[in-house]
Amino acid sequence: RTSSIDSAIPAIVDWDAADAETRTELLRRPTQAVAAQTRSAVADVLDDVRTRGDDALRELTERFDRVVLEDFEVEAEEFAAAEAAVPAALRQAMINAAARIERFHAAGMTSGYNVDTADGVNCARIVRPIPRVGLYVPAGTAPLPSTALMLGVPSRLAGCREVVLCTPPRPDGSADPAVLVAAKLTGVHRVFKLGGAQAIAAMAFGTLRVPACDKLFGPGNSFVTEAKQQVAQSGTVAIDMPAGPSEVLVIADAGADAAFVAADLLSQAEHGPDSQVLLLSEDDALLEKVRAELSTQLAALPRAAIARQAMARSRLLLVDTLDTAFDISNRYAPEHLILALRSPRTWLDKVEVAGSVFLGDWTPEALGDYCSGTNHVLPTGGAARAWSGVSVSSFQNTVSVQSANAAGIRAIGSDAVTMARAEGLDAHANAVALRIAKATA
Ligand code: HSO
Ligand code: ZN
Repeated sequence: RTSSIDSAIPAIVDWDAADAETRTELLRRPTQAVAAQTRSAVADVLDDVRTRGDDALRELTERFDRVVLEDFEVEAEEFAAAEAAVPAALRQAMINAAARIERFHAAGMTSGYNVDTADGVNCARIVRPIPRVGLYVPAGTAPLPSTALMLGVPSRLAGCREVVLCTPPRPDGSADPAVLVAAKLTGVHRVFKLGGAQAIAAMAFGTLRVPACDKLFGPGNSFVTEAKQQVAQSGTVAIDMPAGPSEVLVIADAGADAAFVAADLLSQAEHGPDSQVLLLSEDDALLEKVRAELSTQLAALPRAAIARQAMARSRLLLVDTLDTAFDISNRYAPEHLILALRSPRTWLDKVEVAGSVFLGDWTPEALGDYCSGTNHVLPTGGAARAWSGVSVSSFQNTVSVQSANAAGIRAIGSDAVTMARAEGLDAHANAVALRIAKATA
């Protein structure tokens, strides 16, 4: 039976038998090192857009997207054409998804708070929308209208004053209609047909036609990702998170459905040749069944060529216990973690780090990718150790506010004076001491 399995499907590796070096290798993500060539090509594009604005955008769009555009902004007629072009069922599915995304994200919104820290001293935190935000929606091998929903809904809930979306033009100069419908549904204010590093440059620096944004969001290819990194370093604009290839780690027990598990692994693998796919189980028979399923299902996929490349670098690991599986998962810090276990919720305490968790046989990652309500813009490449997925707070700033009255100065002023003198900052001490004197007079 083994001989009939697609050669791209890796063999099962016994984690317990592996030495430390092998284990490190098994969990190593393909080097994310950006080619020096990519880095300098992106730097050139950023420079060009910064200095020549819309003229540079026109030339770069002609060079990279092979289309001549005088203006990049999507106008009313194109939105109307998109509405007509998108099948009613897709439109309805996006409306349903947007409603659930909104419901989930709205429930997690934080309001400010305030507290008296001393007699006559009140400290508060108020929440404000980031004024101008830029959303990037890729349209490479697969346009992702779902990403427009994942970014558009929370930006609207946050109340951002100007929400700009860039998506690459197609060869005929139009934008993907489903992306436009998704953008309209979520109340995005302006859409520009710009892709790649030039789109990021336009939103970061601003041109005559494209407004400069305070924070940029969204996934993209290696050029987009590198461009976001570079504009963030230049200090003028913030970005949502460091981004990389998408990834999933599945922990499955003997009772898991091999066909379901294989389908979940392949749904991640079809994203791109650099997608990361791991399966951990203590049951050898389940691992073998999944291998066979992977082989069969892979053969039938339209994107088999892409998925095969990802599967060739995937891992099927046999572990001694589920505890070991969770140790491995916490070490790897996956973007997506699927628990194909009998009582998945009882294991949730073991999860230290992960972007998004999917509990049980009936919760495929694809549900979260599209329509359960959670966000699919998540930390990759181990960033889940310290970063979280996009939420409404990603589109907000908090401002702290304090107010003291005379009683407050009397209550806490001497602490400030003492500390200011210790730091040798006499002007600080004076600013407080003057007030203490007047408040106690
Ligand atoms: N799994 C992707 C999101 C996505 N899947 C969009 C389908 N469309 C990264 O989380
Ligand atoms: Zn996906």
